[in-house]
Amino acid sequence: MPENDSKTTTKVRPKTERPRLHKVILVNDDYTPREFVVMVLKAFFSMSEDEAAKVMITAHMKGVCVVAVYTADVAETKATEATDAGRGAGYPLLFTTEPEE
Ligand code: NFA
Repeated sequence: MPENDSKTTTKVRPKTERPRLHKVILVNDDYTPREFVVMVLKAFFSMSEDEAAKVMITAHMKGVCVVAVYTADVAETKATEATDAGRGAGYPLLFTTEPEE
């Protein structure tokens, strides 16, 4: 015996907010060798040789290039690790992060 005889139903649509994603950005400099930049992109961002070369050249020509988007924590960690890899080799290679619009 139904307690609710109403002919109308309301569908609950829970609003699950997706976490805002953050971009990892490769910044150009005059000292880091192109091949080293490509190597770091392949190692830390699982890119193919072709993808890595395109991203590297774009940053080289335009000053910056978006490498990938991740949750804030992952973006921060990847940017730091990739920047540290450059520093470890004596290069000023820089990866930064910023929130996506
Ligand atoms: N501009 C660097 C060079 O000519 C290459 C580079 C590209 C460095 C992208 C950093 C980021 N050797």
